[in-house]
Formats: sequence, C-alpha cells, structure tokens
Amino acid sequence: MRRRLLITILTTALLAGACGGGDTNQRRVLVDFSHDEFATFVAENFPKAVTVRPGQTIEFKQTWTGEPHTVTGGTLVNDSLKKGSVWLQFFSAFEALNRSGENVPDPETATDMSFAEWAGIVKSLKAAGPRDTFVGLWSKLRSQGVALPDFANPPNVPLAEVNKQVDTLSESAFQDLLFASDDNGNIVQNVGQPCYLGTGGPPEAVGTACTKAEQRQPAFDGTQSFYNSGIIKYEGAGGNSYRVKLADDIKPGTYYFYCAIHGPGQLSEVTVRPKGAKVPSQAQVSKQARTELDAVTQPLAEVYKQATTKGEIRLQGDTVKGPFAGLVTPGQDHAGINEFVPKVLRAKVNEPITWHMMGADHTITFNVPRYFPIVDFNAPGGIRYNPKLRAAAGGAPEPKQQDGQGVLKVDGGTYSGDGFWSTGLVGATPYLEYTLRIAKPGTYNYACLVHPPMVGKLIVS
Ligand SMILES: [Cu+2]
Repeated sequence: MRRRLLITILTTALLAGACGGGDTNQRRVLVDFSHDEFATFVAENFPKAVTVRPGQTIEFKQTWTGEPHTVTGGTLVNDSLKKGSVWLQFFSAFEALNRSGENVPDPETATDMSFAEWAGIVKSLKAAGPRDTFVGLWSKLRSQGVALPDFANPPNVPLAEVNKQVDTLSESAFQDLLFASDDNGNIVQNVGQPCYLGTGGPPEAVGTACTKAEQRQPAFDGTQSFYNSGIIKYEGAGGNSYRVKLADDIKPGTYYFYCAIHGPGQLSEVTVRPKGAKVPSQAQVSKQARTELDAVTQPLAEVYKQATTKGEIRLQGDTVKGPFAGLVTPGQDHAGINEFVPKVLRAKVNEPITWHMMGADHTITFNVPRYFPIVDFNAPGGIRYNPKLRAAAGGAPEPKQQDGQGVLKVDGGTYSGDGFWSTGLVGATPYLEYTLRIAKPGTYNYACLVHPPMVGKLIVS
C-alpha cells in the first residue's frame, strides 16, 4: 500500500514570509524543502491548500534540492486530481498510522495475513486520531463508489489481494494525468517543456514539445485545458520561482496543480473566492506552511539524530548501520535526507566500504566536475537530464534499481583513485548496500550528482 505514482523521482530556506508577503496581491507556496540543519527533499507543496481571489498571483517558490518539479493543472487533469485527492489523504493517513509508533503490518510484505486479521489490528490501535482518520477515509472512498471491502465487516480474504486492489483502484483514479518523464525516468518534451492550451492536450508524441506560441504563459482563467510550467528552470542556489497570475474573470472554485515529475502526491489545492472576498494573509499562509513542514521534518530530524549520534537507525523493525548515503523515515516515502552520514569516512587501501543508500535515488561519485547542471534546458532534442547523471562510470557496474524485494547488494569493485568514477543513479526500497574499495591512499571528496548539498570525504591510508 504505497503511493505508486508518487516517487518516480528521477526514476525519483526557511519561510521567507515577510518577503513573499510584501506584495499583498501575492501568495507564496513553497515547492520542495530543505531543512536548515541537514539537507532534505520533500516532494510536496506547502501549504497544501491556499485560498485566493481573482487578480492575485500565486508564487510557487522552489527550493533547489536537486529534484526538478513542475506546476501542472488545467481542465484535462482537474477532475482526476479532485477525485484522486481523497486517495492521497488516504495514503497520508496510512503514513500517519505508521508514524504513530504502533506496529502496523506492512501490506506489501505481510503476505500470510488475511485482510480480516489486518483490519482487526488497525481497529485496535491505540492512536485514536490517526486510526479513525484512516478508517474514515476507507469508508469515504467506499461511499464514493470505490470497490474496497468493508472495514467494519472485513472479509477473510488474503491481505495481499486487497493490497493489490488498493494499488489498481488508486492508479485508475489518476489515469488522466500526464507525466514529464518516461518509464526510464527520462524527461519527455510534451510535458517537460512549458505548455498552455485553451483546448485539447499537448502533442501525443512525447518527443514533441508544444509550439513556441503555446509556451507563452497567459493568466490562469480556470478554463484552460492544460496549464503547465514545464520543469521549473534553475535560477541559482536561492531557488526558483514560477508565478501564476489569476485572471480577473476566473470563476470562484477549486483548482488543482500537481508535479508532473513526482506525481499527484505533490498537489496544490487552490480555492478561488469571489472578487473582494477576504482571504488569508501571507503571514497566515506561511504559518500554515510551517505547521505542515514541521509534521514532515520532525521524523526526519529524529532519524538524522540517530544516524549521527549512534551510527545506526531503526527502519521497519530492523537496525541498519551506517555509513549512509541518504536517510529516510519509515512510511514516509515522499521525503528524505540528502546527506552522507558520517561526512568523513576512513578506510585502508582495498578495504571494502559499504554505504547504505536510501531515500531518493542517489549517486556516489568521485572527481565531480565543479559545475554539474542536472537538467540541461538547451540540449539538441530540447530538455534532458545530464547524461552523466544516470550512467555508471570509471568501471562501476551498470546501475540497478529495486523496489521492495529485500535489500539490494551491489559490489562496485575498486576505484583506482584517479579520474571520474560514479555508481550511476541507483536506488532501492527499502535500501541498497553499495560496496567499494579504493586502490590508492589519499583524501577523496565525493558527492551525489543529483543533490548538490550531498558531499562527503573519504580518507584512505
Ligand atoms: Cu542524492
């Protein structure tokens, strides 16, 4: 039971409330987030919901964590997002159950359990708030005609079967959505580039971008069929801004925008009130964003503390020892820490070093160029990821990805100590173990090519 559409991440600042609020006609929504004590990514917008008036501007302010994002909406996708938002609340509620500190068996792995047994465990959880929210959303989906079994009288069928149903049903809720990357995680032009259409959809051929005229951004009037930022351009370490000006004649109502890279889990609900209506101030919007951010980053702060003080973390009932390349918290698959922990490692020549890699997909790379743009906006075919990002280099094996079939172990061989060497883009759920040896003594700086703050030092004697 996981957000299948959510983490296609490359496969996968503090609130400047005052600045954003200086202009009373503008409201700022944060896209992604990096914690001020350790680097993170969060594939979400903060706050999730914002209320505005016609004529106002929404500034989507992206923190550059290394993860590209889009802001994508329009009538083509609005209904799907509206219905799907209940599924998203459902998955968040499931994550909240996992974070409640009680032991909820994971439907992905508890293969010998029946649904009746599992529902019984959930119903007897002591964390009443998260429990009732989850059970309530289960009924809400059923009342909307979603064919889930009854939680009140749970049938004695295999849990795995129900889990599969959840996956299929939730996926079908989002089937109208368009994505800016293909099955291999490469950027596609029809959605990766900006596109604003009055009617119809972008070109069917993923390699064809919308025309230059269609790439010019009009005000958002609520009737456009497709209203897509494309991948928001990099504007420096301070982040990127994408502004949506609401037309004076936009009809009051609720409009949704999602990230066409990370999926509908990264959703903004924009409620437009009538002209002249009172709407929350920027200070109130920023306060709400901070509350929602704290809920996401607090568990990350705890896991960071475990990793830095004890050198190990608890993950799904197991103890996982460092060193780490990235860190995650159980049941929170849309956010993670982008750090190497510890930052400095020591090893002897040819001694195996094993990193536990988790969270977003990462690379471990030696001899990183000074400037390494992750997304190339002026490539011959349009917009693409830097081809050096995905490929293994320097003799490392072909990069591997794995989802949920136990811990992936990769032997990266031996790095001579000279030249560009990279694991390529690797990632696995729950994590992978990557082993490497270094043939020559020295002090090596290494980094993740995706996430700029992710740097480490290796001293080989
Ligand atoms: Cu990384």
